[in-house]
Amino acid sequence: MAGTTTFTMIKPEAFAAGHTGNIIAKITEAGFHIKAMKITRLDNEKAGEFYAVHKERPFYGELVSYMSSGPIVAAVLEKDNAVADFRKLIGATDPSEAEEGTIRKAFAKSKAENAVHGSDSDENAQIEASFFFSRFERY
Ligand code: 3AN
Repeated sequence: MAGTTTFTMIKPEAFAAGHTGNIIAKITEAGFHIKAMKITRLDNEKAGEFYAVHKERPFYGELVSYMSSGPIVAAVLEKDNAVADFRKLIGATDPSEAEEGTIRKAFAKSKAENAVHGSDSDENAQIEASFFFSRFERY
């Protein structure tokens, strides 16, 4: 059975552009419950650790420096079928391929600066949520 937890980040460019409120509204309107949320900032080391799975990919260095370039919002979300439903809500990695109505279609600038992160599996959702929040910070 699909899990009920996913993890998201509002990325530096979307946070800096003031899209946080509108993005959170889309998330809650889609039926996700916010279980934890904070504004924080990754340093280079932490961003590298978070994205370690992409270490071999050509864009890894760019991704790490971008994700540590400014504040982000990290959040744990709950809903039935959370991972798949959230990825549908955010849309394709490349905003030019994202469907109308998705968060990336509305707010992403490019494949790298694509406004939001969404976990890609139930297992990674738990790992990512624990990366940012202790169990005392998740209600
Ligand atoms: P998604 O975030 O849709 O799961 P992944 O897992 O393929 O996409 O990539 C992780 C992150 O790496 C993306 N959110 C994006 O910020 C960045 N990224 C992916 N592809 C590229 C690329 N070709 N150039 C620059 N950054 C990329």
